[in-house]
Amino acid sequence: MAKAVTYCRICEPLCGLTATVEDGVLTGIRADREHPLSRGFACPKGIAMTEVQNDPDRVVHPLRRRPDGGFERVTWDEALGDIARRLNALRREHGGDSIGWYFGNPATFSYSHPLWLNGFMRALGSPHLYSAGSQDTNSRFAASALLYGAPHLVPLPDIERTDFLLILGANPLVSHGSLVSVPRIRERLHGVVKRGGRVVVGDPRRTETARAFEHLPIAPDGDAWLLLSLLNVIFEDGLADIDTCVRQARGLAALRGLVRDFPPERTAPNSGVPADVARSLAHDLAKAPRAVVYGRTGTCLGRHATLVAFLIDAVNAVTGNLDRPGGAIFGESPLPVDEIVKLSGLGTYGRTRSRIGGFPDVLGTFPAGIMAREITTPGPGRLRALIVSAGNPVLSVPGATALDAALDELDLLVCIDLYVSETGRKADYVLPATTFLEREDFPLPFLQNYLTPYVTWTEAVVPPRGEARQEWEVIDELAGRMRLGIGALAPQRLAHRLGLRPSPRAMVDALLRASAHGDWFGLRPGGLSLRKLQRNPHGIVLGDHQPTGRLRRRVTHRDRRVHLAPDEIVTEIERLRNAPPPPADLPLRLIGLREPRSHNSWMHNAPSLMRTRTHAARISPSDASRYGLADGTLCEIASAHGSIRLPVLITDDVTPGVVVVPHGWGHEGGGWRVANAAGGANVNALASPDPDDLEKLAGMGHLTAIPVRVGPLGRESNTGDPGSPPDGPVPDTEN
Ligand SMILES: Nc1nc2c(c(=O)[nH]1)N[C@H]1C(S)=C(S)[C@@H](COP(=O)(O)OP(=O)(O)OC[C@H]3O[C@@H](n4cnc5c(=O)[nH]c(N)nc54)[C@H](O)[C@@H]3O)O[C@H]1N2
Ligand SMILES: Nc1nc2c(c(=O)[nH]1)N[C@H]1C(S)=C(S)[C@@H](COP(=O)(O)OP(=O)(O)OC[C@H]3O[C@@H](n4cnc5c(=O)[nH]c(N)nc54)[C@H](O)[C@@H]3O)O[C@H]1N2
Ligand code: SF4
Ligand SMILES: [Mo]
Repeated sequence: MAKAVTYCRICEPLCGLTATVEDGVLTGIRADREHPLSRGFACPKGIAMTEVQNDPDRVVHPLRRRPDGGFERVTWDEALGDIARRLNALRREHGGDSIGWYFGNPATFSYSHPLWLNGFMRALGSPHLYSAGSQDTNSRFAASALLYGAPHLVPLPDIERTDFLLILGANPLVSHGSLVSVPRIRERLHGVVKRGGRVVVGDPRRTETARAFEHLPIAPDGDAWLLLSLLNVIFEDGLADIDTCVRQARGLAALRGLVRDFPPERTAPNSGVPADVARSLAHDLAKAPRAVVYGRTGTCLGRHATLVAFLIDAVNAVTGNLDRPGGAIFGESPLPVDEIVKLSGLGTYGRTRSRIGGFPDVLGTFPAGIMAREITTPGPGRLRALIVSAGNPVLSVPGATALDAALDELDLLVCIDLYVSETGRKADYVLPATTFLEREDFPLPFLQNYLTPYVTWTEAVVPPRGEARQEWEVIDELAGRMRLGIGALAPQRLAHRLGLRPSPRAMVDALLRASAHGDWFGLRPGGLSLRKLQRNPHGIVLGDHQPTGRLRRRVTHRDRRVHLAPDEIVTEIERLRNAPPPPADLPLRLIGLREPRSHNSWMHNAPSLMRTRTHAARISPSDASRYGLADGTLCEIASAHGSIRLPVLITDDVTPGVVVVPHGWGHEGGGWRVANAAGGANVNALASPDPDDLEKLAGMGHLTAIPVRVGPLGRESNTGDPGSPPDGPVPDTEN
């Protein structure tokens, strides 16, 4: 029996884990007590990775779809040979821009996968790159591009040193924190209160986090209105930190003019926050010695998501809390990320526009919400082949039904995944990926998000099951077979330029050694290198806090200032003001919910997580009686775009006028039997498939505050028994 130290790559705290391995098989996972930040914490999802790792439903050999819809095992050589041939035929006939790639959330947790797929797409010369980002963070990146010139410059809430934390649209007690990596975030949040500070949680639902701290009920999609009113009060009541702001930013007077029309009395009907509450919130925020506003997915999935992200930073800037301890700070990676982003040309916003909808690219990606139309709309640049890696867009993007149908029109669909998902079910090939426990890794994109600067490296803890391969290896081989030319891949170009062997491991070693913390290839003994990280398996803490006071150096606008009133935002405020009211026959607003024992769509096949879980629509007692709904009965939820049926769960945690439905359910994948048996419905069938309904500045899916109506259906429940897999027919996957 061997024990291996590693770290979890399901969500952003990246908790330390220890794995027990017997004869090359994982037998258990525990929290790593010696991890300096997570100190023996891991959640049920991390522990349940043992079940994913050993899942009999996992895909462990390449699979090819048969005409009858079942899958048959093929060799890697057959699969990649045929895929390369078909992609090259498309390239010859229609050009490289007939081929696209969607990468999902787990891709970001691998250091090598995103780099290699970006290189592949560039070598193809295709703009069809899509990701989970347009359902998640792209509004944040777009706002950073407007404010700082650099989309990857994302401020962190300095929870450890703040006196006042306003959280909008995040539930860190369940999500464990996002766009900030803080292991044991619950304790850190309680730490604010213990120091005498406050944590206020603006959310339409009294969430786990709202219950633990102060709840500020807010209307779905009310954030832009609330933030505009906070800025209005801060300016009008003379609470702005003008000196700091003038030093850091330009456009202050213009911003002041922009918010003049938004006193809390006027915004209250849209924000759902009474004027006196908004006024005192503005005063408390501005007068707190150190304060910060932090927003996450609830603020990213509405109709004005980029505007909201922008306004969050504007409040932080105007109160003098940008780039200062206890405020919104800009983390630094031990690697020269700013330079890497610049060199690799990855840090773009609006450099290109999408064929459908004319959306600006965000970090080289277009909104996933347009994929269906890109597939079905004839003309040059039509999307004809799609590779999906570590994603399940059929359950995760807006207009899921339209996408599901559009996938049938593709000439070729390839999924690289652990399972045959709802998306994989439609694929011509499903290629087996390694789990994170089967690959070496480095938290490359998260290093600048750690509040406590930290770095770590892990080796794989078990060999790949069956014939599973790491994504970068698959991409490398596919590129080779397509004769895309090895040096054409961006990371490899970069590696070549640095005089290195182009493997991700060698790249990280070189970057580490050449970094400010590095060993400079021996010139600075004790500095960082891969070897040093390998000798410190619990990782290395690099300091107490992220540095502050360096914003000027990191902003990439030519004037090195934060831009507080760019034209795009002026237009967006106008659009907000003129937004038509939702249809009167859809009086309720649908929002989402994340559950502790779930992770988007992909941990629904782990029996230990599913034992007690069913999918339900949460609704307030007053709406339940108004619409004739009894607890546990089936209701129909209808939007302008579709309808779903779910059991009702009545709870006074939900603000009247709001319906809450978790996403990631409604499984009918080819392979995951526990998930398929769990029942539930795909909530994104209610979201609009129309590109006109995507948010304008980042193409964010409109996935919160969806106008809906609800009505009763009857007494029966549509949930299965999630505890045991059924013995019924399962498509042949010959694992
Ligand atoms: N209505 C609504 N919709 C939402 C959201 C919401 O809040 N509300 N949230 C959005 C957000 S924030 C996100 S991030 C997206 C997620 O959307 P996606 O990323 O499209 O989907 P996931 O459900 O995360 O599915 C991940 C897939 O990757 C596979 N997988 C897991 N690990 C690996 C790996 O290491 N390698 C490979 N190759 N495959 C792997 C899993 O089996 C699964 O099939 O959903 C978005 N959709
Ligand atoms: N257990 C678990 N953890 C996860 C995940 C998971 O699926 N399960 N997913 C991971 C991923 S991919 C991500 S991106 C992060 C997300 O991390 P968070 O954003 O912290 O997660 P959510 O629970 O979706 O929090 C969003 C909150 O926004 C609220 N909300 C909805 N609409 C609005 C609105 O218009 N305004 C405001 N102010 N609030 C609104 C919702 O009620 C919800 O409480 O979580 C990660 N962690
Ligand atoms: S909170 Fe859970 S899922 Fe997230 S990194 Fe930690 S153990 Fe993994
Ligand atoms: Mo996400």
